[in-house]
Amino acid sequence: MPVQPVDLVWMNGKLVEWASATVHVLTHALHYGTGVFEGIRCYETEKGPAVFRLRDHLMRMERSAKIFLMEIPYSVDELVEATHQLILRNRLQTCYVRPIAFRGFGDMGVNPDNNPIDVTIAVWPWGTYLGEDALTKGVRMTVSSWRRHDPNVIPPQAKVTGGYINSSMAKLEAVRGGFDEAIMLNPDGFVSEATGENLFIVNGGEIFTPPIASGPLPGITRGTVMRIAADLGIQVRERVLSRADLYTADEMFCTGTAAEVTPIREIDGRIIGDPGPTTMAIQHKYFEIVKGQDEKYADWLDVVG
Ligand code: PPE
Repeated sequence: MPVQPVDLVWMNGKLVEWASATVHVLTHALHYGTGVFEGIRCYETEKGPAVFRLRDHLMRMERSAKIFLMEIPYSVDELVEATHQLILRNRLQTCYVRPIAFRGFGDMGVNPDNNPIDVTIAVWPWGTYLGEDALTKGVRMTVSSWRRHDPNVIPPQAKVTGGYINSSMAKLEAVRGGFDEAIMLNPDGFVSEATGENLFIVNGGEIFTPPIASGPLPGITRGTVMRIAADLGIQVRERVLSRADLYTADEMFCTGTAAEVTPIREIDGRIIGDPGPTTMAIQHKYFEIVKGQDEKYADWLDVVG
């Protein structure tokens, strides 16, 4: 997905020109994957640009950092403020927000302890993640031959840069095989998530999603959708799912900041069907919420300015 350049990037407390937002080739994270990051979206609302669940994302980044014994040298409040300033100074209404804290240039070698922790935030306009028609028509997925990490190899609940080699391999395999996205099974062979989204199925009027113990990232959108479903009176259960559960679902969708709520219409040649009513009801409510059109969820909006 191409990135449309904007004017400024936030780097270690300063706003710098887009083209100057660069790092040294010996940046530790470039060699060893030692960074933690977030993906956040800002939507246009009547009250101005509003970042969806900004604090929840930044708190997850802190938890990811804690797992890797990394102390981010800025507080959540400081990063909230930096995000606001960056969106305002770039004069954006709608954008994607990418904060990252990573081990920078200093020592070489696997031990990161003497390397500085650099923190940057970039924003840019970003369209539909899984393709033009994904949100209305649904996408085609395949179960990857690559497994999701064992929790004792790379903790899947940490959003760590190095972990994404796993997602990238699965994504490449899927896209080169003619699919939109890959589903990954955990080391026990049960469904964990897609390469950048959580998964949900609808069966007999109920919604099911794999529990965190099955190895998905604890998605912010996953949590949002669980709350939306509950408020719409639809039961959501966390349940261990096998690939056959996916093949036989009445409806299926994936969730993520980038992918939002995207219907899934086919997996490995098994037709799930056109986007179903439950999926579309949830998607509709999700867009109302992020665009500030439902006051009940106003607490989730971080209005900039
Ligand atoms: N699983 C994975 C592996 C993942 O990367 C994401 C976010 C999710 C689940 C959903 O999490 P949440 O955004 O909190 O609902 N993936 C981000 C990055 C995508 C990318 O290509 O980079 C995102 O959606 O922003």
